[in-house]
Amino acid sequence: MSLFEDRSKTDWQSLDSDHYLHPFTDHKDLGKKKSRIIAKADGVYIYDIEGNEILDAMSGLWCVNIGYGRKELADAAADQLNELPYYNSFFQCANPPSIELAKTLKQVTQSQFNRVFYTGSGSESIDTMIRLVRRYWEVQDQPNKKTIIARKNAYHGSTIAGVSLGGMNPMHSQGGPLLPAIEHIDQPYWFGSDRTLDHDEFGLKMASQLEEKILELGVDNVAAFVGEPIQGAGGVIIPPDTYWPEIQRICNHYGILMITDEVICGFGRLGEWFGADHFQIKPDLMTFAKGVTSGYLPLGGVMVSDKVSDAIVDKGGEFAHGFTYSGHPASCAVAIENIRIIDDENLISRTKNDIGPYLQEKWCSLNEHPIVGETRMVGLMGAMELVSNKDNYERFDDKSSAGMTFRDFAVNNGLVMRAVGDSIVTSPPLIISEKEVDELIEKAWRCLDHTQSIMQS
Ligand code: PXG
Repeated sequence: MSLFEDRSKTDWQSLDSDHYLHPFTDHKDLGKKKSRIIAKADGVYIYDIEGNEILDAMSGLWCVNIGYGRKELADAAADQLNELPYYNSFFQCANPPSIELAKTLKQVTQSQFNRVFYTGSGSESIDTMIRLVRRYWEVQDQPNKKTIIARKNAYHGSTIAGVSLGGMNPMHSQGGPLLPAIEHIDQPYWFGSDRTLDHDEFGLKMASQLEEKILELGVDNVAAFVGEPIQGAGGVIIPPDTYWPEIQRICNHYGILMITDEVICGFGRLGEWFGADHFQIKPDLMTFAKGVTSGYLPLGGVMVSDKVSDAIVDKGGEFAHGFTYSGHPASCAVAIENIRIIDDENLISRTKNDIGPYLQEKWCSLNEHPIVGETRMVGLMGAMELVSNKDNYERFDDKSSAGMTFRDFAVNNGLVMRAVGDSIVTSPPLIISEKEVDELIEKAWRCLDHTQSIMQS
């Protein structure tokens, strides 16, 4: 039985533009260009309504870590929906999959994490994290410690708290006022700097902005620092090796909480379970979503360290926070199965030692192209910078048209990658094969050729 009619592509497109408001979309533009209707997917490939095959080198939106078409996950959802489709976690209730998943998450996270708070998305995880941070300092009798320091160009979601904590100017300029008590420091973006410092010095310099900001605000007013281990939507900004250890030192020294937003980096993307493991840092809280279910069903959460959860449990009474879908049984069942597959198929060590290095080497070879100024990648998450002059890294005049030219040509020629200005980012499923990596690179090279011919004509 089909839930919807068998319509033509143009029917789908006109219904779509008449009735459906899309995220991050200029609808006047969409009305003219029409949307791409994706109807099926398998492995690393998505298929549009006409059956065109497209290699999805973005894992959907950085989330389909184990690839498409995994029957095990569909079965886990169906079984759970038949057994118990929904029950809430309020008022002293729980359900077996949510408890089982909490135990599983404890096993795959660092030893300070013994408890999880469930949400339905990354943005809700960010809101929850902010409420946990504030509550922690309240029960510590330091209610003035409210300010959270984040980074410019960070992405922490689309709720008003997520937008405020994120550092994206185009988002800040719509729908304010933003949440108070949030401050932003620069991102550790070496390629975007004047490149006079070496990477290590640059990392230390960027981290020192945290210390300066704490001193400027007064340590008694500062609650926490939050950052994506590697900024994703901001353009895969890989910090120098010196950066995170220095951030950790500063947070420890001033006694403020350190939070990693693992919504993209978590669940194997960097060749470790979490970004904090890759950078060998010890956060007090970690927000997650996306890869926890490989995107098959919505689920997010916050891993809460003993330091924070003990304080809130022992001294806090009721934590007045929660969502209808906190601990949704079907989402949790899918997450358990997803984590089992990541583990059983050794997808993390494969990303670290095998397919990750394979893609990294080929990705680096794109650096030989005349319009590429830098390539960078950790695990299976990378970026390349498009430039008009390879010798002095000069950008193209019109800031993002090279990126858009690349991206549009790519998708019309069977490859999905995202353009962040003139950075091209990639984040393919962890199950990608060597042959598929070769296809990705060969297509990317053709996109570079095309972009060069358009931009330099
Ligand atoms: N934190 C981080 C680090 C994210 O990347 C969120 C929070 C919010 O998650 P939800 O589930 O509320 O969307 C994200 C989401 C892009 C793109 O185009 C990135 C995200 C979402 C949509 C688009 O790069 N990241």
